[in-house]
Amino acid sequence: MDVSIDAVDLGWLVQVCLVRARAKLCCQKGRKMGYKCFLAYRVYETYTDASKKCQERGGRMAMPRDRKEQEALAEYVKSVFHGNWPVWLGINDERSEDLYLFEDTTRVTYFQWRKHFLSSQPDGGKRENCVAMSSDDGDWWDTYCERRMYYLCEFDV
Ligand SMILES: [Ca+2]
Repeated sequence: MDVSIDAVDLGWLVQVCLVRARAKLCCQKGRKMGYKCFLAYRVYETYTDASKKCQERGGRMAMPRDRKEQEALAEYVKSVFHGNWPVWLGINDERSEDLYLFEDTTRVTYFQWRKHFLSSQPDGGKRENCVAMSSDDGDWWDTYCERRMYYLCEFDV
């Protein structure tokens, strides 16, 4: 490819790579974990819009399914967003309070809620149904879905 990687949209590049089966190139900017590539977007979106953007790029919102994926994602997010920023994950309990589902409607079984004597998450009840990762420590917070923040997509590689 003649185009510089920095100059093209990474989501699009991932799709091109899928066709070409060049998985290594596909995740050059993101973080490869098994067969998925996590990619952070430094644009503020609501949960719903972030979900749409990920799908438009041929992926989905990030779904850390176990401790290994959570740790890889947390480390990546920390390296991308310096300081303490909330970043959307593809997890919500909109359908049924306290029943957390990924974007593909499978149940979340590994959780990384922030547990601290000052603020123990989740604490928003029915007002806060979407889940964000904190960029400094990778902990999860429930928050209201209309909030606009950075977000994470994942792509199959
Ligand atoms: Ca809730």
